[in-house]
Amino acid sequence: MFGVNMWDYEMLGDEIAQLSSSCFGPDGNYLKWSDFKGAFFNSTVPHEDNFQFNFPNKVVDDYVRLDVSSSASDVTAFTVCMWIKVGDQSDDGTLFSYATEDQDNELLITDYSRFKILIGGSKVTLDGVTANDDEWHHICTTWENGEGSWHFYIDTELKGSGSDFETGHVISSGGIVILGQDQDEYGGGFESDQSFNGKMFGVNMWDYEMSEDEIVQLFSRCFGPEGNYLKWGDFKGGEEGDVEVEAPTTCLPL
Ligand SMILES: [Ca+2]
Ligand SMILES: [Ca+2]
Repeated sequence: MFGVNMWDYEMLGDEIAQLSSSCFGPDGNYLKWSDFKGAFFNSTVPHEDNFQFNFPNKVVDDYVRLDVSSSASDVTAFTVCMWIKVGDQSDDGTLFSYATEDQDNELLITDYSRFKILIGGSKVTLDGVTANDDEWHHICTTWENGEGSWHFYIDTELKGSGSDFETGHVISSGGIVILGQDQDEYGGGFESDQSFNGKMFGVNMWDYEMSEDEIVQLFSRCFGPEGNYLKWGDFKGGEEGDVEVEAPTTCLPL
């Protein structure tokens, strides 16, 4: 839904024709579209999305798989956000692994003891950036291929950014998302020291680069808007091994 407006007078056909000629017409003088923005974030939560995954062990058998349709659009920019609660102090725990048949590290967000982001097989490492203190944290990664610019946020704080990271690269659809393991081959090739051990909630992916302001808004609620490319509810039913579905989520905005 977009562009809800209300005026306190009756419009004539000509005026309505003018409104329909542009997505961004005049604002309503009684209620205007931007008034709805805050209310949107307070909207009630669909019950079926109010769950979290618990990965109780650091083993290769436990993961969540989601296949991305090859009819989905290819990705020239993205925002991936999620909430995690991890007390595991060991290295290389993997949050999000997207592999295509050509590249196992097509999009990888890994290592809550020293974050690493891989796109198209290239890597950036964020020394000293951790999220394994057994509290909930909101993890967001953005990238766009025009300048190759990327940003990494924890709880809305910018922890790393740069440019010229896989400039011009296109992430093709039709691959496999694995939560909780690093794919070293298409849909498999897991290593137990790279397994996720903790709780995960609200994984969403958008096919555009969000601004810091948008990420601040996401962080204000555990249940923000859903990803337009991959949404949290899509992951339900993809769990393997001893991954537990816990409901409701214990996510708490900090
Ligand atoms: Ca690996
Ligand atoms: Ca890999």
